[in-house]
Amino acid sequence: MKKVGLIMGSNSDLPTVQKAAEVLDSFGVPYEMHIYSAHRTPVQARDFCTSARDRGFGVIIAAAGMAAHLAGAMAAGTTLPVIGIPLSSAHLDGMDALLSTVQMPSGIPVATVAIDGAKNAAILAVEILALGDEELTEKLEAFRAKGTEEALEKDRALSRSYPL
Ligand code: RP5
Repeated sequence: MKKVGLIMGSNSDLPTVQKAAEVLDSFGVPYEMHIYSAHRTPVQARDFCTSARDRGFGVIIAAAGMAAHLAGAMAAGTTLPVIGIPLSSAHLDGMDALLSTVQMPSGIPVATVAIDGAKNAAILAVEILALGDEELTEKLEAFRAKGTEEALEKDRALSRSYPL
């Protein structure tokens, strides 16, 4: 199976990015995690994305806060799909990262999830890898069915608390 590259701009991003790792673990999808920054370690970030396809990666997830150019910088160096997670920080509530991640120039897309949307980023990465993997598709369908059942159980619990 192809790997996911799970890249974050700083170790301070780990508590949020960890949630994406947990989702990938639950699907048995292999990944490599790294701290590379578009601004602090641009050479290493560039080396990672330009070699990713040859190194067996199928998708890159890039998470960063503030002037978050990491996902865009990754997308510039590969034709693999890149998913961006804009991260919230002390100022501007993550709007800075959201706009820097989502507003890519035409021709270099970044599939941007919600601010701090690490879980959805990982699910989207699994969906991309599942395009060529029947077993992974079945796991996704089971995951979705479980989510539906959990939501329905909440409705049943609500009805028990507020009977008609
Ligand atoms: C971004 O700057 C990182 O992705 C992080 O979200 C933010 C702050 O980094 P630290 O100062 O905590 O290392 O590049």
